[in-house]
Amino acid sequence: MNDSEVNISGVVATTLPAVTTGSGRVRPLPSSDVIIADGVLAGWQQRNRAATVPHTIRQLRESGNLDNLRTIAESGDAAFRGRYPFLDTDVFKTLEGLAYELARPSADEASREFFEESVALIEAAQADDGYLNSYFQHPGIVKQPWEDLSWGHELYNLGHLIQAAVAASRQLGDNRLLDVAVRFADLAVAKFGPGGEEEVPGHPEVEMALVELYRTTSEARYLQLAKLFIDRRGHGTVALSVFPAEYFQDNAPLRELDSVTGHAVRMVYLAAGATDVAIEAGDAELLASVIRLWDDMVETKLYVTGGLGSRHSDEAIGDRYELPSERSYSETCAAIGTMQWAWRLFIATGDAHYLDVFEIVLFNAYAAGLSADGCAFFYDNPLQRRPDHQQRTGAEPDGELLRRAWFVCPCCPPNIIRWNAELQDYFAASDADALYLAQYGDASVTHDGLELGIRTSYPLDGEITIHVEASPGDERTIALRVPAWCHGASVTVNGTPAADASENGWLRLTRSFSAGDLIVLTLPMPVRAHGSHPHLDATRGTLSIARGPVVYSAEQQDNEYDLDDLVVDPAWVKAAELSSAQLSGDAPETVIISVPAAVDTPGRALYPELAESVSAPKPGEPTTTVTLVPYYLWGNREALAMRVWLRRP
Ligand code: FUB
Ligand code: ZN
Repeated sequence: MNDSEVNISGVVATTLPAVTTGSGRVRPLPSSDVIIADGVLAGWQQRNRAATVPHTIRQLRESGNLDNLRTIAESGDAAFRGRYPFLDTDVFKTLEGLAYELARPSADEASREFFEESVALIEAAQADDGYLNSYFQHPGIVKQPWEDLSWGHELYNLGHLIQAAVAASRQLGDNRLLDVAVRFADLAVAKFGPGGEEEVPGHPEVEMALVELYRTTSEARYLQLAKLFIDRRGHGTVALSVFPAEYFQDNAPLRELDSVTGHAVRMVYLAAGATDVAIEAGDAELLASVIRLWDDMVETKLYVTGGLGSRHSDEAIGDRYELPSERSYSETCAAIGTMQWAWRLFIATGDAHYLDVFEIVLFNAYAAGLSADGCAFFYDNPLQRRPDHQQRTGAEPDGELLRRAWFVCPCCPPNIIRWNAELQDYFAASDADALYLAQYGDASVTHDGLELGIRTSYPLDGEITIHVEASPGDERTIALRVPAWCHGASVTVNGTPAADASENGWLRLTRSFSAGDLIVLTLPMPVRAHGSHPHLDATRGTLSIARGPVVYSAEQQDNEYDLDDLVVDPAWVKAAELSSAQLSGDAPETVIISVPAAVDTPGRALYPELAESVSAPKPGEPTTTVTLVPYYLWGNREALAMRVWLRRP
């Protein structure tokens, strides 16, 4: 592609939430239009503020992330702390989350102090030409800026800086970081933009950030650079030393890639950025490519929890149907990237099924990444823990058997901070015809004179009550997402069943709504059993249990028999019983499930000879039950065995 062929046709809006677009099918609502008030997600936001933010600030101080910036800001010579050239991003991601938190009445002084101190250090550390990276700027580091684009992460750093800066500008009206980000971005444009070096960053991330900077400043050069980075990749552009081209998604142009591949986080960040570019540049071919990749991923490479990445080696996605439970990598950052990509595909198309996957990732692969007390993290998210399992989380030596307080490579914890702080941005969207309720939770939503009070304990149950608190009186459409997992959804308006048709996952209510109207959406949530595709060897002969969007797991502490000996026939699942429980002192009340089960203790032979004709054994009668807890709450007690997939007879 010739640089001059970049076609920028998107119209930029002026009031922008976290992710928006001028040319997508729908537009997100500004952050201030949605307030998560109560229930599960409000609990996550509250825990973020009260526990995860203070814990992370402490860790960033103790681990040296902030001191590295201080050394550069003060022209000091203290040794560089930590191992990686991307440790500034952990500060940036935290600042992005804090921009949201500081805009809330609940903001605390310690968060404000950290924000102020960090912003001052970042401003002071920026080089005269706009460059900023406390690793390469450090006097003790022999590598030079831009010397190592494949591993240097400088543009990944720029991406997270831009996202923090845009958040601070939008949420707080504070443009100090934006000024720093623009100077660094302009350096990148001068160096890698049209007529510059034809390189790409080894770790995609900056693409979606550059598009967001374009949306914020209306400066087309940022969109243009993002598009160049997308189109240059895939031609052997990244210099290789340790990792293969596939790791960097540099083995084939994105437009030609037939399956998500390589390093999982790099892949989903790249695809999310490409979707942004497709939206803003009006690039239908690129959009078709990312949709094709998405479909292939959902059909062949996502764990039932929405986790992505089945190999610890190279943190890679793995082959189609290569989805081993105990070795699931499913990095928490990959879950966030998958949601970022899903949201952008929804914005581009208005299609609800991207939101269905978003929701599965949110309540499973993502949420499992954080402990109930908010101060410990899974980096990798397995779907099984064997009784004698010694693997430490995060593929790092030492540390805890379950979640740990921090990592040498701490990318996931601050990513959780920003994502939990931003959850309201992913609740609703609009177009000229409708207000779309994209996710469900207890919240208030305001849009164009319509004010909705949503009361629900979703996903603990499937009843969602929507109070119309104000309405301009003209005809409006409220589009309610009916998740793909749900059969038999129904809705009433002021007690009368609504006959409105559901189409493409949206149930559209078109009325002249009045203040006082009451909409009740009921999403039945029976306990479901899921099998897996026959090519998925790792889970053949097993089933997993889900209720609503929540995937369940069995933990040994709730079960008398070895989890490996418990057998569940799909037919028994309809007799499942629900109860309410608090799994640990820090955990919220949740719904636990008890399913009839049989016990089958196998012989000792590892490879018993099979009889000539092997037919499926008849299920015996259930003799016991297996107790299951939400997967996202697993691992908050003693480190014992856990299984998502249970044996079938
Ligand atoms: O390279 C930066 C981050 O470190 C990646 O996104 C994570 O997978 C971890 O490798
Ligand atoms: Zn991570």
